[in-house]
Amino acid sequence: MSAMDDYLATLRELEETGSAAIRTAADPDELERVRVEYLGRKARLTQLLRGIGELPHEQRRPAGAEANRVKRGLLELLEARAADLAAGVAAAAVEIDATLPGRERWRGARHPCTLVTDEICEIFKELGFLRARGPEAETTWYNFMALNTPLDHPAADEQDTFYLDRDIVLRTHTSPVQARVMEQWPPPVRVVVPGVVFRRDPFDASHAPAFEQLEGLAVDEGISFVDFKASIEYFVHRFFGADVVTRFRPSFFPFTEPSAEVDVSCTICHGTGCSACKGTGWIEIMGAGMVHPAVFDNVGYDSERYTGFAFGMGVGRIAMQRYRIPDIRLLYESDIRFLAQFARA
Ligand code: 2NL
Repeated sequence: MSAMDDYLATLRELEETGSAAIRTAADPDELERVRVEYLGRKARLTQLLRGIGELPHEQRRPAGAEANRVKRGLLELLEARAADLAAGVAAAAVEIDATLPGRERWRGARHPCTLVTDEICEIFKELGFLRARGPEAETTWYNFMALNTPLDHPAADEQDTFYLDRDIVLRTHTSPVQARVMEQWPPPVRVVVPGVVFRRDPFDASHAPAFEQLEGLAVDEGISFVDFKASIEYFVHRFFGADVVTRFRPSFFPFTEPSAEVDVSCTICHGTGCSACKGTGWIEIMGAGMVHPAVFDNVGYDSERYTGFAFGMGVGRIAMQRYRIPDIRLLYESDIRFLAQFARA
């Protein structure tokens, strides 16, 4: 603490204890003792005012102003209490001023992406999914090849990323974690994998070069497209609401076949069309599909025996939906005025 901080802290203490002593003085004699203690020649406040010369030059004026303010305040209170005593007003029973506004407490908050990640993982937990994590720097094998994406495939171009070495990249999705899980555990497997991923993308209102993703994978004997649709719809109803409608649109991913983009009816206009859904009535929330047999072969699963589904979503995009955040950069710029809005009362 600086000398100035010390000085101000002492002033504040004198202001509080002095005010309380004055308000609770029961008779003129006690009030006089309080006056001598707080405002007399030997009082600490008087000494503080005399000691201003010892502060650094540029702090003398503000320190003096504050000390004089406290002194004037105590003198005013003293006069008022003397008048009250003369008029027979009883001493204040308690020194609490119930009319003062409360002191706001500093409250911590969880990041919107963390809130959404936890909420999604909780919902999938109800369906038996465990939460898994894995490395953010990956080999090209786990990030691309094991997932049926040859490096010269156009889908690998779409996920251009940062190379740390010839064979090591910053992962472009969390799928390599699922591949690692499958290598280590025989089916059945159900995992959700949240984590940060990287793309060689511009940083604009809807893209970030590093963002949070959440993928899921379920593998067992006899998992069908019906299980896939039902699980996704269960999630949508739990997360967005029972009245929200789900739509599966055919799509392509190298690691799923068939593949789909999953849309939900716009949670703002309920499907009639608005600016949030660009007039379509639908909001895209994830890509998904039935795991491609080549992926099973690559991780040592029997692709004749096992089937499964997988999905992936951008957590930031979901958080933007949920909290109506207009620009993805707000999630990654650490502006505490923005983040503080997620504190729970
Ligand atoms: C998207 C699409 C997707 C997967 C991720 C996956 C993982 C394994 C096997 C098969 Cl190990 N698939 N993940 C599948 C389909 C889509 O993500 O748009 N993500 C943001």
